[in-house]
Amino acid sequence: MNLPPSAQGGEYNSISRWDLVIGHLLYVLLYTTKYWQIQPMKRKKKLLLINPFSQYKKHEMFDVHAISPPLALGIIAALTPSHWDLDILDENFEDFTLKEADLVGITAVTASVNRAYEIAGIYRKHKIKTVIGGIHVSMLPDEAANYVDVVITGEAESIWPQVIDDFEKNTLKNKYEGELLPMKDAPFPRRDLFHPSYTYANIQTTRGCPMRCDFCSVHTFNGSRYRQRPVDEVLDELETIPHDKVYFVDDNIIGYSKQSAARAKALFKGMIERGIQKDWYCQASLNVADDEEVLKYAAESGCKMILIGIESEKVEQLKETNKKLNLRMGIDSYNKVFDRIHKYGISVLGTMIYGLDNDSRHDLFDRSEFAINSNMDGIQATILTPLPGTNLFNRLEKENRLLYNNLPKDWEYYHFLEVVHKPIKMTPEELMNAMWENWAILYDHKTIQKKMLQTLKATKNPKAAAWSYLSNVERHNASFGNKRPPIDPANLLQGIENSM
Ligand code: B12
Ligand code: SF4
Repeated sequence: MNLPPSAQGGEYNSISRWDLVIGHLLYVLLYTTKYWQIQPMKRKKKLLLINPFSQYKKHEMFDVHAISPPLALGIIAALTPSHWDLDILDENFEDFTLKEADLVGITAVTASVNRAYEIAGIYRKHKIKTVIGGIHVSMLPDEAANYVDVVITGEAESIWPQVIDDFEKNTLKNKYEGELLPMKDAPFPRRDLFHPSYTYANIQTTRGCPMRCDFCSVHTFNGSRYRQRPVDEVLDELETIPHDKVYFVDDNIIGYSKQSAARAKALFKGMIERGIQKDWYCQASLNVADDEEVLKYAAESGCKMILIGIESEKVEQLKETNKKLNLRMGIDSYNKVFDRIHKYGISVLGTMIYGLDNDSRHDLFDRSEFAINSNMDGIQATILTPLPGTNLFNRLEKENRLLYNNLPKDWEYYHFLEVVHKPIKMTPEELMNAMWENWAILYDHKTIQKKMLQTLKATKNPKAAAWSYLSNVERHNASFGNKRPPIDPANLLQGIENSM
């Protein structure tokens, strides 16, 4: 039969030999060069980071001043190698949808941990590995291990690269423990991944606290050594922040020593020198006014409000909270400190605790009277809440005084606006009812308006007055939840204008 050469196999055979040689060479080339190893054809692994919201905060969803970007997730993103795809699902703004992921990382505080466990459960059902970190699970890693594949205790910086490496090698462990590293060369959080609706940015410049307040676990979690980031690194990070409002989330931005106060001053001076123009807010202790230069440079660099842990105006109650600095400086120092801060055009947001062991019903009203008549501007009045890892929790548990002890489910009540323990001098119901009455007094429309005018007069700074005013409005709305119509800050302001 006279078949064409190709069909006979002659030509076909000769091309095939060349094909084999070239094919073989290509194969050797591609498999032995780096080019092949970074072939873009391979899909990048995806890390999905989740910021769960506490169910009790649902009504706060519309108050963008009451929520803060998930700094921890921004840091974890910054620590993740670039060959990973990253995404943040932030329940402050987005409804939960099951997003594609190879690994899911969740952050949580006590008030949001139930939601975190719930989300972990959803991903685990889909055979996607889940990892959790943050202060709550660091205090209770065994609890978290029941709901999440991997529990990371402590700070992420020292351990996250290892977690990722283990995941890639398929050798992921169930538990990891982060160390407390010095804060030099801290990664800048990936703020580009945060939801664009946040009205302000946050930044952390120090960690750790040498104090041992009874109700707090920060010293247990971040250590009792006050660790500080180098000023230049903080300034470099501030320069990358596009927002004009910043919240310094440090527990105490000036610390407790002359050296740390000098460092804070250097930071504020550096902001002025570099022309970093931000309106900012921070947390500190009563000693913030010891050195007036600190206040001067804070004000010049844009400080508008300082949160100070006042907690109580009575000595016995302060003793029980182990609030040593307040006891040392004395309750008579409070107004002097507030006045000194006002002199520099900065307002004061004071935190007050209700339901301490020494509190009778009468004491609760005294506390509100003090807060209203004192020179503090914003008032944050919350109910004593025993959080895991605190001395308070251990004590109340031992004394069988935890009201909600179906844990972890009941953690959802531990958000400072609900009575979760048995007080000594009244019943839990009496305390809760007294709280409604006290919140009604503290956040009465007229009281908020009056405070705003007082702050304006004392600080001569409309922005400082606006910040503490907004904080009082936010506290009204948060405390009453959906039990009272929320205050619209603009309407209430209009009321002030009309009365003038
Ligand atoms: C800013 C702040 C807020 C902001 C935003 C908080 C947020 N994003 O969740 C606002 C003002 C909204 C807020 C509200 C509340 N807060 Co708050 N807040 C803080 C503050 C001052 C700083 C938090 C912060 O950004 N730190 C910096 C980041 C980098 O640290 P981090 O979150 O701890 O993350 C590190 C590690 O924990 C770990 N990590 C964290 N998550 C993850 C996840 C993974 C996967 C991994 C691997 C690691 C990891 O690695 C991170 C880097 O090292 C802290 C005090 C503090 N020292 O932390 C209190 C603190 C977190 N708040 C506290 C409380 C009680 C509340 C409220 C209940 C108060 C209230 N009355 O409403 C609410 C609850 C809010 C909620 N989410 O439900 C407590 C929580 C204690 C606890 N056991 O839960 C703290 C510790 C204060 C205290 N003195 O006790 N808060
Ligand atoms: S409440 Fe503030 S001062 Fe007291 S231990 Fe906690 S972080 Fe330190």
